Amino acid sequence: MKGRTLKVALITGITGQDGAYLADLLLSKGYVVHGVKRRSSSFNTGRVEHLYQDPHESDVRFRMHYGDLTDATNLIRLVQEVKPTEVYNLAAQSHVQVSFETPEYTANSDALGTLRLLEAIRILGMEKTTRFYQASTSELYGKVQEVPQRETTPFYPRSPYAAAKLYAYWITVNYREAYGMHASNGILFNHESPIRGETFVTRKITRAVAAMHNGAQDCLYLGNLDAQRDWGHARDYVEGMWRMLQQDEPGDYVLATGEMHSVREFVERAFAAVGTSIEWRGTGIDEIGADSASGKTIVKVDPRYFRPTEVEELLGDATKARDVLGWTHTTTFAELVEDMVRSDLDAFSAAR
Ligand code: NDP
Ligand code: GDR
Repeated sequence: MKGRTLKVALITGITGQDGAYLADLLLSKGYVVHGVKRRSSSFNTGRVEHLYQDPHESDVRFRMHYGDLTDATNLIRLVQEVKPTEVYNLAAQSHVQVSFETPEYTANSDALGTLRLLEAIRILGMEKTTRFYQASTSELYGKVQEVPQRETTPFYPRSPYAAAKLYAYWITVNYREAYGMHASNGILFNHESPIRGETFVTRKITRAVAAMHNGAQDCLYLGNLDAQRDWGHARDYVEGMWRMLQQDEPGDYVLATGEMHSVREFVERAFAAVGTSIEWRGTGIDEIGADSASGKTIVKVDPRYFRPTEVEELLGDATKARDVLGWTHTTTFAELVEDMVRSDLDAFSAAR
């Protein structure tokens, strides 16, 4: 590394979907990567297991540290120890429906957690040397004011999660303006992958398709089938995060595919990947999806998955990211669904 500045990244949320893809990307670019993981009574590092390096070896470029966004002293110590040149704040209670059950915790980790991390950098006098990425979200647009949504579209959060992320968005902008920090918000639309959390709708569907194809599940219960999302692949989106921090100037960027599909369409495509076609019958809470070959009900609406306030549709315009960052998505909706179904089928076979 002689003659070059060593890039050191600190990633919060390393054990999540995006943390794993981002760690892969940064290691491939020669970074030293430090990840923050939470203490858990069960194994929670499965997504980054392949990156593990024995800390006793020399030239270790991947390390994990215990920490939590609700613990300010821990964050200060970690930033002091690691001295990151780039911080990616990906940690969050990231499930929208769960945020209605745990609103205070969600605010503590997602809103105040972001503040704690920014403050850790500032307290240590690193605000001019450490670049900061905040995992902002299309959920900020919530009750949509403009279609498609871009960086200038007004926000209207519709959940405790989105309200907490709204604070995190603005405190990131404020630290940029108040202290001259290179702090950027990535306003990312939904992005999925074979390692997406199992309770998000896409992965819930692809896992169910694999299980049903193998005779291990009878029916898939879902909430709002009409909700529409702009779904991309996580691998593409972490590339965008990295590009934001390589710019001379910080800024806020939408990352999206510019295509919108309904949950119902995702279900149709996922079942089609295993040769099952669906016939929809009924409406609202009485809607069912039947296997058009056997007539058997394979999808049912369960109001338990409805949200007190729903985000009906999201469609992003990533023109700024394309023009400034040279970023664009590379995986199509059809490829994404196939990738996820294939992976869940493989996992199912391997477990048998
Ligand atoms: P995941 O839910 O897969 O991962 C979240 C990560 O945060 C996990 O590593 C989790 O740890 C960790 N975490 C949760 N609470 C805390 C806490 N209090 N302290 C420390 N770590 C914590 O999310 P994704 O990877 O999908 O998303 C990454 C970020 O991007 C999140 O902030 C999310 O809100 C945001 N986002 C995601 C989008 C998407 O479509 N995926 C779109 C837009 C924004 P553990 O594994 O122990 O639970
Ligand atoms: P979202 O993702 O809320 O957009 O947040 P999720 O996959 O949970 O929901 C997408 C849409 O599908 C509808 N839906 C269901 N959702 C779940 N989870 N389970 C179901 O059974 C079900 N049936 C229908 C939902 O109502 C919703 O409309 C994700 C998270 O990754 C956030 O962290 C991130 O900020 C946003 O994407 C962008």
